[in-house]
Amino acid sequence: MHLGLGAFARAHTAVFTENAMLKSGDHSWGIAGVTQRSRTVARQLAPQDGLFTVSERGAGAAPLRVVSSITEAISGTDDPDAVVERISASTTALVTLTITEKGYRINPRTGGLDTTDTQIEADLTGQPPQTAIGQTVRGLQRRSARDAGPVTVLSCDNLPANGELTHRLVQEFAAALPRPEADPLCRWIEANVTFPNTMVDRMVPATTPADLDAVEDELGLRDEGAVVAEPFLQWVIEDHFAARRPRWEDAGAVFTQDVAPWEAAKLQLLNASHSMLAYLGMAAGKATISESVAEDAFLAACRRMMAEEVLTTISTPDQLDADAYCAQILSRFANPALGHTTAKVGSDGSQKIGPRLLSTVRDNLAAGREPRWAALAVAAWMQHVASTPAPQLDDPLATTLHEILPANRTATTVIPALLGCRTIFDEQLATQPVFTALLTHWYSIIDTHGLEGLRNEINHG
Ligand code: CS2
Repeated sequence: MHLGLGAFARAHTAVFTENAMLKSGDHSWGIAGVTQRSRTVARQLAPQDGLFTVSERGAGAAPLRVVSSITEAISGTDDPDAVVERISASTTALVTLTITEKGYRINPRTGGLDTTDTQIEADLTGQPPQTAIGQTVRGLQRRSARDAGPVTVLSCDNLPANGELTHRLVQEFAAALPRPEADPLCRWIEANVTFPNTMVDRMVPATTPADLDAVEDELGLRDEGAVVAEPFLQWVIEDHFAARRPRWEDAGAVFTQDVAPWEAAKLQLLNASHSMLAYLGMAAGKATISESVAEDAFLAACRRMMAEEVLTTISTPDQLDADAYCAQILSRFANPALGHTTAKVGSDGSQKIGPRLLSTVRDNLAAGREPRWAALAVAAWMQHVASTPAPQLDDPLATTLHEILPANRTATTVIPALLGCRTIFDEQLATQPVFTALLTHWYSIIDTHGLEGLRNEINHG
């Protein structure tokens, strides 16, 4: 079962699974994919029996490939019971998730499940579940009733300790059910389900109509479910499975006891720089990440954040050459054929700023250093929020953020207002004078001097 059948899942999880089957000769796997909010992908894939094309872009791109590991595409909105049913089937060994940060319904104050979320509340009442956590728990509940055996729930989203987080959210949902259901279910989950942590990596932009036309020209078939991706792909998985799994290691996945250092490197080096390039790029009118990283000042800001603020505070995996990893990230960003837009990477900033940038800010402050570059990225996000009208702001908190913003938007009014958003910044960080001063400094430069101001400040400051 896969929850969150977006472009990423098709270009990553489905490809790894097919490669594992091809390499290992164990062809017994198939993925039932579930779309969450939008039905589009289920509608696109169902008439083509789940088949879809991966079109790699950039140096080293493989020829077009049609992937066959998705055997079913279900709309979770239209058919939530089918989702519960598949999760509870004894033939299901894995529930994988790519539901994006906002799909988890986290209460940022507690780090646990947001039980005030209206859809979580509705799912708890016993109606057919619409949220991924609700669907997972209801599936596990039916599974326990049927005695269908152990299963692994594998989160593949860019969140720190994604497996532990999912475990907590699942247990909190189960515990919030009426007592007679909750107690046995929580015990069954503890005894039968594991939640390994993972680190996933592949840049997968949203497929455009032009991409579909290009695939059609080359393939000779119209594929509505085609996806575009960079050639690079990586998966690091904690080796803690409750049931059988595809031999993903045969497809190059790395199994380890400790994913945390991989995850920190990925989130705080790659995703943090990606977000920085997205917001700086949008401020400077750059449509794509490759155009943004082509701006020397922005490239320098990424390099300096990585070297001065991230590599000085995280411990990287022993097997990883950190300098080579950073250089590779920047060259992947520069891939001109990918067309990864700054708008897409910059979407859902309220969900991404925390996991990507704020530990770097905190760790540097704790070490007595100024988090100059991470603060630049946060300031650029703030400027993006303040300069984008609410209806155009692609963020689940768009309305909330605009409600707290003042009418007169300058550095000294916007920064305290946004720092007051407790779902993103805790009290301690929001009142930290060094951080506030850095944000004010960078925000003013972006807002009043634009690209020229940024160039001067980054190159000579
Ligand atoms: C990106 C990621 O959209 C975003 O926020 O930073 O999707 C990024 O492309 C992937 O994590 C790369 O593995």
